[in-house]
Amino acid sequence: MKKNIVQKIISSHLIGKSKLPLPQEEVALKVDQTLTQDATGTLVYLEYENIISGRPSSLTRVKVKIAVSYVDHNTLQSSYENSDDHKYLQTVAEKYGIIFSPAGNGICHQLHLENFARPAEILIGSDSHTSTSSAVGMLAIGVGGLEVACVLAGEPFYMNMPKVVNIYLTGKLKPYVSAKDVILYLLKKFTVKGGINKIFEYTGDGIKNFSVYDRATITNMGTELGLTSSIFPSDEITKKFLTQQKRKKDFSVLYPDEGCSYDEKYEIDLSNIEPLVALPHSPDNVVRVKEIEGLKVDQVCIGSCTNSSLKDMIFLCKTLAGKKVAKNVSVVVYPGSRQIILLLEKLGLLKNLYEAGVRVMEPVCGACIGQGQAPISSGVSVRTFNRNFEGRSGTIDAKVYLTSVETAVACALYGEFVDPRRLGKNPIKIVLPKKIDVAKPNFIYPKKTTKHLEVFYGPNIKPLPQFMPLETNLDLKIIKKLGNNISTDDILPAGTKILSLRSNIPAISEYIFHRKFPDLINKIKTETAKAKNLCIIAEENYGQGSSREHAAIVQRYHNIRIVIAKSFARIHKNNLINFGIIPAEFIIKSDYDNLDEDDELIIEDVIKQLDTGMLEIKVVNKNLVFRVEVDLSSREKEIIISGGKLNYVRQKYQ
Ligand code: MIC
Ligand code: SF4
Repeated sequence: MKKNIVQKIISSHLIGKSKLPLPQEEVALKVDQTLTQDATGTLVYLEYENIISGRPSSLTRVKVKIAVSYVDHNTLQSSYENSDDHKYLQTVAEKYGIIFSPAGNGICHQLHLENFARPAEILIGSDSHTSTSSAVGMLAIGVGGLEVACVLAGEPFYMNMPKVVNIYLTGKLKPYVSAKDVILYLLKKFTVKGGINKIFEYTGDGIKNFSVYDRATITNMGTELGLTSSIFPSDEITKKFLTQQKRKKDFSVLYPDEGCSYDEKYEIDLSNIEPLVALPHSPDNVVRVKEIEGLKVDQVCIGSCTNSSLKDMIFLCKTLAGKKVAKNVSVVVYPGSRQIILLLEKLGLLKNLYEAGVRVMEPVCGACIGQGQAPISSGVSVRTFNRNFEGRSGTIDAKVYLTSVETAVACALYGEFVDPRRLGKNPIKIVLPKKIDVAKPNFIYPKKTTKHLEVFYGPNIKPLPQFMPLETNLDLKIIKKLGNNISTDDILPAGTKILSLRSNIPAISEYIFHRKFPDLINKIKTETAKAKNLCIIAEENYGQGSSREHAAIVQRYHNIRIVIAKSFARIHKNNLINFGIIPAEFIIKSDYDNLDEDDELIIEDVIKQLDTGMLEIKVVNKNLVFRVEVDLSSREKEIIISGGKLNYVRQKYQ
């Protein structure tokens, strides 16, 4: 059988099956590599320790070829919490055989791409933008933390087989149009829910002009389309990149077979794409930069795992040479890794940033996750990042616009939105160094014997909450009726204060829906004090955005037992299941309109009904009955019945 790239990787990693799965069929896969970052990582390793707690110490080492724990998110150590968590991460990594990347090395996805990503392998990571590494022909997938913990403990990785969509690129990008504009173009075309349960596989002559850095911008932001992953072939360009990173031995060729089939196919002519911008407050709210020319800009932030590569930084430094940023704009840059900073220094380019009046920050997530650089009140912030959800920047009324580095530099120089083609007739020519000849990142590799090592637990680390198995009947109250595209940033915001509580579920649970509905917590507490179970209803794409499983845990912590939505984002649906919350979908979409906050619901014989894939729900106060679909594999059903995946997996090992 002729196979596309995704099918090739899946079929070489299948467990307990040899036939390729059909779309939506559950598959069990062998994983080669995992990654975590600090904001999700503490919980991953607490879960891991919980799962392996009964094992003899000789069997506690992680069960993947490469596991890396990065620190790049919670890097503002304004109190002891983040520092303690980082110490926990370092010691737990040493103990169980995980490579540790301390703060300052760089942003996890940039580092993983440069140092570990390998064609034809599978990577899962507890961060939604893990797909960045798919730029080198690796199948890299962002997942909830518990999925990573289970894989580290030796479990297969389960996923529903996505549809494989071929994005066939032809033609060549025009000057000042870059990979970021390509992904913004796709977001305009497909929207933030257009990619759910799909993988985009990029082919066509058009990709020959994309470096791995360009490809990584596209695979990174495929997450905003809702995709499971996005992937490029592994070709001569990949070889050049791996050689440059001194990893030629990691290269292997990976192309789709000629004449292979895809579930869907789209052809896109790159020469039709213009410089684009995503307007507030959604990455798919895309227009041409030309349409908003003249809009005054207060802040420009360049960096994040989308646009902080060596190529982006060289472009930035060269374009700014001998120039000054506009007086009305605060310009901040976060290079992707320390190695990139060293290279810029070596190439004599770093000074251009300082001389132009740019603030050069550590290579971390920083402003992207609301760790500093909140814009001024009602400010206009132009960011090369991947998300512009309301309030994510830390200033509730700020307006965040997402652009390419080219457009962001133009805005920085002019102090207002301008089409980047105003920077000159021909963009600066970027010559990437043949070899990266600067100090290697400061990875800390685990030792062989670790029995004597002690894990450090600071006072911020609280035990994981225990959740009870599912009851036979559920009495529920609708605590909130929500709209479309509710993000995990809406459910549980980030930002310095809340992020520091990621290892303390009781404390972080106080912040459920904090930014959008600050008073909701009081209502929730009043209801749960009456031992009420709660329900949330929502429209399409509930839980889009980040992979943070905390967003699911805090719902379960407050007795939210079922979420009924018109549709779910992939990772959040999985996280809900992992923590024992039923993700149900309206069968008749107008049933949503008949429901209101405070309605009282009853679901009888839940466990029995789950077997049918449907639930009948009575609305007690309205004398109404409606049905919802609960699309779960038998394994997922067991997880919900057990009260979550930790209970389920522990039972397995007892
Ligand atoms: C994000 O970009 O929202 C994050 C912070 O990287 C999250 C992970 C988290 O919340 O810790 C993600 O994208 O998964
Ligand atoms: Fe970090 Fe932002 Fe990338 Fe998330 S999207 S990993 S916060 S840089």
